[in-house]
Amino acid sequence: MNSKRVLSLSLIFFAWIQAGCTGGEQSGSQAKAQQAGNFFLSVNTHPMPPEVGSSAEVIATVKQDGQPAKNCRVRFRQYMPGMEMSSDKTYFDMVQDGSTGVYRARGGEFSMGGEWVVELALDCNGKSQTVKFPYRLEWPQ
Ligand SMILES: [Cu+2]
Repeated sequence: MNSKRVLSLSLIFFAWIQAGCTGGEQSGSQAKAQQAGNFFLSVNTHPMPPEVGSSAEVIATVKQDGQPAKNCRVRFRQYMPGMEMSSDKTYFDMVQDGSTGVYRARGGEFSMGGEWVVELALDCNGKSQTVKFPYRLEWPQ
């Protein structure tokens, strides 16, 4: 490949990353958002919605009193509310993108179709919240 082609490919890749991975309010109607106490959370997944048989990356934009919540421990777990599974209490620690209040981590496999909850646990400046985001996963055709 010549360098022009490499450059244009990397620009396309970068644009794709930008479009798909920013999470938060910018990513359109697919993000789910909730207020919890003085926190505001906007959550997206990759893929959106998650798919049966694979894991998903979860991206959370966290604000506290309207400001990006930079100094938080953010974790999530994923479980099916209708059934006990061995993975129910496995937490995934989310890593912040710089100091933006955007946190992300890849979770475990969504092993079945049906109702799932992605529950985020926030620990920010001495305040804690858990916030549940429901997802309905379709069995693959
Ligand atoms: Cu199940």
